Amino acid sequence: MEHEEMSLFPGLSRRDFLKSCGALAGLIGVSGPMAVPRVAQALEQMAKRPAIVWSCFQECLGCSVNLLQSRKPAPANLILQQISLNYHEAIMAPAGSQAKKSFHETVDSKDFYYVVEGGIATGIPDACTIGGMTSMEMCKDAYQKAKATIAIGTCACYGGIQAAAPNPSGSKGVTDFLKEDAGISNPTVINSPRCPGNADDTVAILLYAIVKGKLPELDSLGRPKFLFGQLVHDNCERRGHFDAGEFVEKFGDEGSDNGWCLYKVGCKGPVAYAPCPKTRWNANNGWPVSAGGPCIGCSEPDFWDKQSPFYEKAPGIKLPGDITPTQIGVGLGALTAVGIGAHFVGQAATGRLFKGAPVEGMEDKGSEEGGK
Ligand code: FSX
Ligand code: SF4
Ligand code: F3S
Repeated sequence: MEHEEMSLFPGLSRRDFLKSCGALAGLIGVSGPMAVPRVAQALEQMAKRPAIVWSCFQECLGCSVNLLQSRKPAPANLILQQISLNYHEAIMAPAGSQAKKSFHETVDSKDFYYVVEGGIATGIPDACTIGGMTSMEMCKDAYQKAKATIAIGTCACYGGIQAAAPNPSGSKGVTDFLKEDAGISNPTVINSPRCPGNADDTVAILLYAIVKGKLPELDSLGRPKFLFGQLVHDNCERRGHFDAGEFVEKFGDEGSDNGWCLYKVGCKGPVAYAPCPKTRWNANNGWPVSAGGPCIGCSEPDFWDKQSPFYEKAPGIKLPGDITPTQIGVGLGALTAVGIGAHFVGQAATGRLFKGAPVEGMEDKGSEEGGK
């Protein structure tokens, strides 16, 4: 029956459930006639609701809002119904000692996944203190006991806006904190950046592991390649205008009205590795460029410092008219990559994700210090 209700996903019709599975299959690169049944089966067979501890450190809460506002049949909505969110500082019902109890009981069980939203205050540890524990203490303790750790949003991945110069609180992403301040030499953290973090990205990462039985290959910045392996520019709906040399020269001009390329008014799509044209915002309805604003490169480390001024051209990008005769025939995609050489992300693998689990294309670089 088309609108049969599924007991596992209350309120979700079979059609919407399969639609979400189809979207997820596309995201994680599962194709063919069995793609949707495979994803559906994986979701339906998640027998035990995995426990999640979710820390909110130095951030704006946008990452949580994005997750909580995901709507049916958005992929994130499926996972929301399948997890046990044991601890989330912003939305959990218990407060005070009861909240602390939930944190310690779940963390000490060692049977949970750890999600971090926000940067770690390493310069002024007391600046981020929750229930008497600093972000440094909480993050180290939970990381060491978690089955896996995911950093959601650019703040948790690389420090984000708090880390903008002069970074008074010493904000760092989880990986840098663990390496530089917690004495853990080879931390295994999967980074899901963007500002805010996108819930569908996070769900796709979890589903990739469940459906494929292994964890995704990461780029040199800890981001899954299957999601963050392409430039925003590669999938942008305005790319045809870039290739045709049709640019917005200033906001509100004729080019703006025509939906032309935003490169000349600051778009950093040619240097930002992110899936924004595919996993969008507001129930998958839009993303910065579709709304008429340039990409500000929020998926990249230190973007507040390195990608600004936000409304000025990114340097070093070859425009179509700049192509030299020797480059003709190589292909525009390749030429663009040459033009952004300084930003081209190395594809070297950096470590393991989930403890004990191999990661595609990654070598085990040794054990961590610090009690793991
Ligand atoms: Fe950071 Fe999340 Fe930016 Fe905000 O909470 S990634 S400030 S828009 O959303 O942590
Ligand atoms: Fe799209 Fe920006 Fe690239 Fe233009 S420069 S095609 S607006 S990503
Ligand atoms: Fe960020 Fe650019 Fe995407 S600003 S959300 S990486 S379009």
